[in-house]
Amino acid sequence: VKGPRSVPTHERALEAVRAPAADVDGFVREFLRELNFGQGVSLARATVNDQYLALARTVRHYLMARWLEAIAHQRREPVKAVGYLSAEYLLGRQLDNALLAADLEGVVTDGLAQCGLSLDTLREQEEEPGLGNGGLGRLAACFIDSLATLSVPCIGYGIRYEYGIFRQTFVDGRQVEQPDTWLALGSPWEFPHPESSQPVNFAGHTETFVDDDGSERTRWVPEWGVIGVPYNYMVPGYRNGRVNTLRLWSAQATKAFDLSIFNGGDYVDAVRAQTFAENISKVLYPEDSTPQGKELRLQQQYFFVACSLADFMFEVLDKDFDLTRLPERIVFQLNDTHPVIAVPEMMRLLVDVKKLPWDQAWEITRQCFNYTCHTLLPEALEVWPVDLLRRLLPRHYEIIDRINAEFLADVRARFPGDEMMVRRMSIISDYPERGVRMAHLATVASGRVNGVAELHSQLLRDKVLPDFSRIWPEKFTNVTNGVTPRRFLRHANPSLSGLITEAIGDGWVTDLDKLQELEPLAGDASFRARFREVKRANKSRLVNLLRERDGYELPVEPMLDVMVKRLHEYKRQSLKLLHIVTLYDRIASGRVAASQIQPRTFVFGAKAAPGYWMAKETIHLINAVASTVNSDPALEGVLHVAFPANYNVTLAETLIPAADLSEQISLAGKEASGTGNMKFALNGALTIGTDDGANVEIRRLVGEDNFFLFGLLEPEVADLSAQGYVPSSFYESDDELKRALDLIAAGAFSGGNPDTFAPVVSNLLHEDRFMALADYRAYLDAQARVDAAYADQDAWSRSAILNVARCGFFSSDRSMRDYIDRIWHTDPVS
Ligand code: Z57
Repeated sequence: VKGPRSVPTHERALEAVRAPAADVDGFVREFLRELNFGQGVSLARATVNDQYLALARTVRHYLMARWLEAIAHQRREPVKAVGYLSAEYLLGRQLDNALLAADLEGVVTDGLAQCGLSLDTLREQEEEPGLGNGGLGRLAACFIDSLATLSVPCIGYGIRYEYGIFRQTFVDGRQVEQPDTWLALGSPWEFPHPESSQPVNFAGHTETFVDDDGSERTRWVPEWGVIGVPYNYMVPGYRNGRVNTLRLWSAQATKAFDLSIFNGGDYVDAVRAQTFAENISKVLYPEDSTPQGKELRLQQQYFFVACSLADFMFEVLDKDFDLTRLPERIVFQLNDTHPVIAVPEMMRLLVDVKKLPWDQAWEITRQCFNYTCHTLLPEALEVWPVDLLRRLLPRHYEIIDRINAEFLADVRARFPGDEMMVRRMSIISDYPERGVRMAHLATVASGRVNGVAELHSQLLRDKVLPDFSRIWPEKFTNVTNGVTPRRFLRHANPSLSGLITEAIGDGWVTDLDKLQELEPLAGDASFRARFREVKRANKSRLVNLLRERDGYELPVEPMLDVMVKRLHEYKRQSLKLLHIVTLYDRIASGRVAASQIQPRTFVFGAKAAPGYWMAKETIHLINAVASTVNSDPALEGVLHVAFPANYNVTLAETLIPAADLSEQISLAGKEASGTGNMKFALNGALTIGTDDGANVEIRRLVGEDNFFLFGLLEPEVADLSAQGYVPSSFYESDDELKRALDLIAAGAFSGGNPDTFAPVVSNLLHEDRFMALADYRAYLDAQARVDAAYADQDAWSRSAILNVARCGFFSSDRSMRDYIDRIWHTDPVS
């Protein structure tokens, strides 16, 4: 596959890739050239898709010289890079991001107008790459954006899923999943590099043999293999001339595989069998925080990690690079446990392939990895059955077994006689079945282990990995998550961005702490009025989008109360529903007059994992409540519930800037961080939230007067759990709660059918793992405080402006500086 690489002089290389002129004429010339020569159509005959593809390729040209320079620099200079290993990147649309980074929006708008085209139409043509489920994948996308903007060399490694997160539709209020065919109309942002493919093996057995030097060694005799083809994506920094790389791997059948099956004789079966290999990168698993333990998933994990390590160690670095110096050139960040199989893979490369002594290889490996944990839910911690792992990756299992044996010997030496501790800490568990605890493996192998918000890191130390934090206290650290201000403020909220820039200049885009300079303006009545105008404009932008996208007709006036995130019991969409049902009941029963209610529009956005039954029932219930509330004439202009299907990054970009109220109502101690919470606060929504995840830090920074706190604290949750939580006791003792649940149970939202939502009601009444009923009254009280506060629009705007001014900390640029200072110790390049 690999043709020779030409090696021109450095100057010649740059000359060859000079960018087109960044003025209107230069752009139009390049755009028409792309349309004619790239797409093969004339402007007169071009479809919108032709126009979009040509535009995307034209924009790429402006970034190309910098990208090639960054790649050359990586190979040329002995700098240390970050290798971000993540099974998910929830990127969102690329065109606007690239235009923003390259400062081309003005030129492109004018140039397209000269061609009789509009940028607004073309940007709508892009299918967002949804190669992630939710927070974890979106965080990875924010981090690589920030690293590029900080000029820190980083290669993001992941999987090029042919189908990203499913497209959600509703049929009779129930979620129905459609495949996400994001590649169907062409994908102009990717660059396939088949010449840099990597072989990846699976299964088979291991053998010991005596090497030439007389030493006993092990080799892996695999049974089958695939090829990983890399697809590169540009990751442009914000107007700094830096372009990093995101390298996503796609699985292909090998030639050898083809031959062996074709020789079997049945040509048609053989061609069909090829798709077996290609299945590995076919589809993103749609479970968020609940791993499925499927063999194909483990294949995906090993597939991308094996490709990535080999790529960095043998392609980016020279084949003969002195690997004892590897930690000077790379630091791999393990984004949750999904890529942790990289640890035994690196040991295999160093020991079996490069023939380093085990101890030396372990020393190198330990310096190359760090691990971020993103959860507190025990069911989210991956444990691979030993039988499965050993069958699929026999050599890796042996290596894990030896790492574990040496680790446990160490534990026994430190705590003689404490076999309970040894059992608790073992990488390999015995119960309920023999399994490899990937979080333990990651912790043993990593230099640093971090949680994603202060509270989460504390609970990680105290509750998830307490034994590990006792023996290695210095290993544990916190890095609070962040979000990129480019996409989630500058791009998503141009009106607010304009207002901010007018007030304090545009330095905030790369130095978000500058937002502090807005603080005095919170006291300025005319600024507050302009801030309200911006919010209003953003609401009408949302109303227009939902009209076009979903045929919804939303009112612009009411408070906009938004809960958007994956559907999960711990996030408690059901608590939000109990609030809405109670408001509905108060009016329907005549206890409260409609005129006494602060008008509100509730917006939900949430995908449920297709196999998560309770989550899907909850979606059905949200839609049922929405249709009842929205069709009740008594509630018109008072309460409205909207649940647009298929919440994704693109919808978030219009929804978040329009919100007045941000719902962050997980049970305390369950949401590791949250990042939606940060996006809302940064865009001037006030938060109603529990003392959970990064809410704690948001509240501390924006001030308790500008945040609606409610609910049990984490230690209270632990106490209540220990006492034995009885949800029905809350039902019995709170009349409004009882009425709300009874209404649902009686079929008030299911055409009188009591069976429809019986499981949801029964789950809340008898299980309620996440204590929605315990927090119900506190939540309703907090919502009453929200109503009262919203009635004073001037005071509300003051709080909202203070939220914006005080949220600079939540820039992912700051998160990246923290990783650099506490974990990676990498330098920016000039
Ligand atoms: C995921 O999106 C998160 C954690 C996981 O273990 C998996 Br799997 C997927 C989320 C957390 O739930 C959020 O609280 C957090 O903000 C986000 O990861 C980024 O750290």
